[in-house]
Amino acid sequence: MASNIIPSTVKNIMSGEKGAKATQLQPDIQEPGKDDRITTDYGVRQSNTDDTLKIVNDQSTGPQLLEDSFAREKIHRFDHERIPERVVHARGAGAFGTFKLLESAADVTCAAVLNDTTRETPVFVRFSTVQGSRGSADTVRDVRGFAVKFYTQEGNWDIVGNNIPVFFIQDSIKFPDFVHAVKPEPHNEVPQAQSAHNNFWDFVNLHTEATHMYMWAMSDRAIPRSYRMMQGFGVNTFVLINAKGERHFCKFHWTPELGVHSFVWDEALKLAGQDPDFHRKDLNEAIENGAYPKWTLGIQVIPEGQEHDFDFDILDATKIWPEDLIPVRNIGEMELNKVVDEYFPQTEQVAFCTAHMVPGIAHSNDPLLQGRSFSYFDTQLSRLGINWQELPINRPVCPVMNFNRDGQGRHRITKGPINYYPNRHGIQPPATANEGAYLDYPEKVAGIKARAKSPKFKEHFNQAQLFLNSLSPPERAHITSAFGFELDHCDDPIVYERMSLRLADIDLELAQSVAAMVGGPVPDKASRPNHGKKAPKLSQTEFAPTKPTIATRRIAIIIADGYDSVTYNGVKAAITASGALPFTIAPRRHEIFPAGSDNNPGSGVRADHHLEGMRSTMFDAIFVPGGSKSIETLSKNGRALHWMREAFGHLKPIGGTGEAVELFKLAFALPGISISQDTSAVESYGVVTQNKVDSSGFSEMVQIAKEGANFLEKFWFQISQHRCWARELDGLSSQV
Ligand code: HDD
Repeated sequence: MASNIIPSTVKNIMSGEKGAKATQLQPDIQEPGKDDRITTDYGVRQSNTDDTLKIVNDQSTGPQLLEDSFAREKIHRFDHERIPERVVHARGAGAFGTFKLLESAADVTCAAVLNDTTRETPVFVRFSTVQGSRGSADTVRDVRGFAVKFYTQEGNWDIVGNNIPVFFIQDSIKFPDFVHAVKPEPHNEVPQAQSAHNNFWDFVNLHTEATHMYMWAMSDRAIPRSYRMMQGFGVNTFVLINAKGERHFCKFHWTPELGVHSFVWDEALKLAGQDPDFHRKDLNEAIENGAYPKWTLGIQVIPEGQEHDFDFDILDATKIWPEDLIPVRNIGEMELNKVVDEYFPQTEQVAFCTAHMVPGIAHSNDPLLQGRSFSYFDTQLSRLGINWQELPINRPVCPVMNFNRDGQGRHRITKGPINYYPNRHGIQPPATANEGAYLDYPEKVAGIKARAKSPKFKEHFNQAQLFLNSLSPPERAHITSAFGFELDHCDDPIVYERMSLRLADIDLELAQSVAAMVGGPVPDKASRPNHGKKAPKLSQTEFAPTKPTIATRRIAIIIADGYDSVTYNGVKAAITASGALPFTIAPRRHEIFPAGSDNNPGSGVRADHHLEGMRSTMFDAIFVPGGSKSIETLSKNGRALHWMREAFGHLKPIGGTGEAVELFKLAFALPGISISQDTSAVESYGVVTQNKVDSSGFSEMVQIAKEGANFLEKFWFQISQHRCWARELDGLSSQV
């Protein structure tokens, strides 16, 4: 058949990406266009992909033909699209970025990535939930994975961490038990992505080394507002080795530029249904808007010789290293600046491994870490096959030269007759230290062979108390309610009764409040006294950005026909100028007409969403401009009132001008809240209003100041604080 079709062009995307990893990925990236033609997997162009090859005549359609390899290939490829999902951390979202060293750590490690401040190291980061399957919701109560792959010039280095600095178990041999217990129960596969069930609480009650970790998991850390607003931790204890051959023990910390913020629980629960993709969309939205998320990389180091100076074992992953004892030294910065091109080959096929370490970084004897380094290699075999490190997303940017050969899915072609070492040609010998070889630290080890651990591992409650004591009053209250929720979902009395008593090992007041809520026996005395100590940097409130900001916050502007367009336009422009995102929400997703416009087409603004299509849960703050007709309409709209009340209940900043004050009075008719009618801006429990509008200057950058002179300064300040906790502490939020 003569072809007049334009030749197929599969283009490499050469622009819009930078860095060594991006360059390396380019040959593997296609961007299909209109000039391309559909082909089979063996490259032959197809003329019809809608009809199978069959016998037809004028009256009837006959059987399909076995020779139709086009149809068979299409269905066959579809049948095999899925690979086993990760046994844990199945649901995730990834992005590319860069790591830059701010200060050399050459005094403690010879790792070039932590020595050379002139380098930019490409990274890929995958955030995840732990318990749920790949299709589960983002906002469930769970630990979040925070896995970073550094494509260094010396090979890949992976920090496979979490957003919580400790773990449930001390020895990797317990991991299958722990994961079985937290995952859906085997008889009915219920519940999905939740720890609120008998087996989890049964396991952690009997397995007291989990105590510290479940305190974190019941805290706000387990319901982050955004991946961009959580800390990351390597969790395990690693070893750093410097050029002199000296050894330091090390913990890694990632601290987000935007501060550490969380949802309130009711909001997280609702979002799980209303927008199960909230976190992955949030990550992409920020990067696509150029608001690149950033974290600093910090290290805590303990020189060899001082490892026994603490009342906890520094190799125990259920313990933090308190920052007043071992300060964090911030040495680098990571920025995520590119979304993935295609989810499956990148975010799904990325494969991390704790054993991926570069010279200067090494394993400690942390018994969790040692087992992990077996598990990650092993799991990639069943997910991706033996050549998983050849997949583009996993490939190092430096040369990979060895005699590992063949296996399913082998891509690389290595020329020449030699596939072994030593060989008569001296091909590919091992490297020397000067050539950058990975050298093992000659650690002296003595002891008896036993299935046991050292004595300090056996203390399980001190740091659980330390964590609780260090929280702010709202954070503490949230932990109590979280236990209340979780244990209420356990229907086996053995479980919630034992757990109610167990909490008295941590804190009597906590145990009594929870027991009363969940129907457990209320303990009358603490099973062990609370030592009363606190440690810095355990509360999220200690991570406020150095300069208050509203950057990347999603702000809903609610209007109806007859809205005050001057204020609307001014505030909207000011939101954008401050790096936040305005979304116009109205009763319909069409043009909404301003006051005095006579509904002339083109005089108004098209709403981004309608009040039924979105929910207040998807936004950080709400602004309502005045306009008597608009406010009259919104006051009669049950959904609009629900938006206000729900946002109020979720402690969100709410701003309004002009007649919006009337709407707020209707929505928040609560004893404690006063919304002033006077002409100056007023503030009450995070509700900021200005009755008489002077919108001059609304489109300029706004100074964020609580005591600021104008409406925007005060409203912006409330947004920068994330939530109005006083509303909750004074019991107002629960009244709406
Ligand atoms: Fe793990 C995945 C983090 C203990 C075995 N783990 C996985 C991921 C993260 C963590 C972030 C997802 C990586 C990705 O995005 O692909 N895991 C941790 C942390 C731990 C931890 C911080 C405690 C310090 N893990 C742990 C133990 C074992 C595993 C003790 C086994 C003995 N983890 C796995 C795994 C996974 C995994 C089964 C599933 C998918 C994968 O590895 O690639 O091998």
